Amino acid sequence: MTILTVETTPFEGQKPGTSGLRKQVPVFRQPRYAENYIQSIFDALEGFAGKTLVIGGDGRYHNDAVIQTAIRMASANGFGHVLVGQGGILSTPAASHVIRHNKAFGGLVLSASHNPGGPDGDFGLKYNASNGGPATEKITDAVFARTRTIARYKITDTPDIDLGARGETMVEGMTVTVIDAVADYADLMQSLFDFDAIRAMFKSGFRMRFDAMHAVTGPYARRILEGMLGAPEGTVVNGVPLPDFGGGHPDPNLVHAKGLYDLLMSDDAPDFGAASDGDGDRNLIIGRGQFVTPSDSLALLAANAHLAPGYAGGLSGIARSMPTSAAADRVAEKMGLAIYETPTGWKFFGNLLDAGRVTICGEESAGTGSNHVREKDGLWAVLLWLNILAVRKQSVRDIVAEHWRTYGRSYYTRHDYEEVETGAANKLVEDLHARLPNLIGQEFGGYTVAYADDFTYHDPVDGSVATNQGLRIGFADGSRIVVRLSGTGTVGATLRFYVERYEPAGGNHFEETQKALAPLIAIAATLTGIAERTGRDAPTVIT
Ligand code: VG1
Ligand code: CO
Repeated sequence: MTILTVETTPFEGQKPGTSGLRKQVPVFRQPRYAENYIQSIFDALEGFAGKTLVIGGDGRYHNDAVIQTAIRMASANGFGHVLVGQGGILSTPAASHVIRHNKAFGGLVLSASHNPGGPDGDFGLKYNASNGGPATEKITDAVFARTRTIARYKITDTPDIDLGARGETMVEGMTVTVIDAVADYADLMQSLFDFDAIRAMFKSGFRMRFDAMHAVTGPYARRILEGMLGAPEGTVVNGVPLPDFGGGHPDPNLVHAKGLYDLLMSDDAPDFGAASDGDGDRNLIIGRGQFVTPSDSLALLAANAHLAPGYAGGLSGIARSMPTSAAADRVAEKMGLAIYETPTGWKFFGNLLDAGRVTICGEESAGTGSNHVREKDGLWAVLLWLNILAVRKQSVRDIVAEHWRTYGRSYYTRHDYEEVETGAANKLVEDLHARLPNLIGQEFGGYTVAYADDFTYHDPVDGSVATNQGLRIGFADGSRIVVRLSGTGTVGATLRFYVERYEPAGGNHFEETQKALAPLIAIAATLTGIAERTGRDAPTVIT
């Protein structure tokens, strides 16, 4: 068996500034495509000879083939050890933990997250660094640059290894260990949460449904919820990971997890409903008769985290992505904690977490997490909710209502326009950008623009600056409209509009969200000219 050096040519494909490569499967299956990207990653890294690389994915179509390729290339490039999840499975947060726990050099996570899978779906690949978090912009820029100049890649001609059975195999001079994908992660969860209290709650008749959406969290949720916590069998539904997610879209929002939502709003609703996405880093939380927006969930988890043993000492600070509502800011203010506003994407939380400045982070897109790993973590959020419910012994609905009574409510919605023609989407953003300075001081239907800018982030830890992170139009009463282009779509452009209005404590907190935000949604439509420019009369997804 030998190490081969294969000639290749530079490839176009990765979007600069994104933390991985996400493409449709037919694109990924082109000869040398995955190889080019993996080699570009290795070429952008230094000092990994003899070190450990973690590899795992969300089980989607093409996962197994790329894992075998990645193992051969890791060996040919000089890694000493590969840890790979059994069956090729590792959720994104579990991969983050395995990297940290084993002091690995880094990891390759194979996933296109919430994007659909299957032969015509999407595939993706991202690199995580030794802190377990997404590669920083410095690394992703270097990877991107390498994709433009790459001329060869290295690979062994060794046979596929058996991912189904735990154990060790040698691939040239490198050891491959197939590990239990769930065990270390489950231990970590048990160290953070009061499993006895949660177990007692299930025992007393508490009912829950967890929808794994045929994605990666199935095995994790089954072992932890039904196995360790004694939730009745059947609590986890769609628990077997499938290469095409059963034909569904593993995005835990009110459109793609509508069945769960409808159940929780029905007469027969269990106490608690939750779901996670393709790679297990996002969460959807719904109580009986009460949907919890991710922005509110972040605020609620931060306000109650001390009820869980892992956070009993309090939080050091909170961070939220810019488009996430200011609900968490109000909690931080009351608790005397630092609050940070970062650009969209988990990688921006890494420095704050590593420096100990924040304990809990969250994004409006249903990602919440803490310093236990360096990724957002869907099941972690679900377990923290369960811990809080077990201690407070109130319904989700009562806890949410009480939170609004104390802190006020940030009415919040996101409108997505998917698969918009790229030129039209770019032009919309460009034109609005040009108008921003003139908007300040103008009044629209009773809302006066207090500030309008293109969000720039100054990282307080390493001083790096990230520009062009989304257009913000803030109004005098604290309301806000944000417009940005998605970095994760694979077809055309996805435009996201984020709309928020604050209703202080004592106000009406029980209006229907879209109604409560209608005047601001109308302002966003007028300011952007979305209908005329894109021919769309309604968003593709409202969350
Ligand atoms: C989206 C979300 C963002 C999230 C990112 C990756 O990005 O808005 O909050 O961090 O997906 O999530 P964008 O650029 O499409 O808005 V995941 O579950 O794909 O790691
Ligand atoms: Co995800």
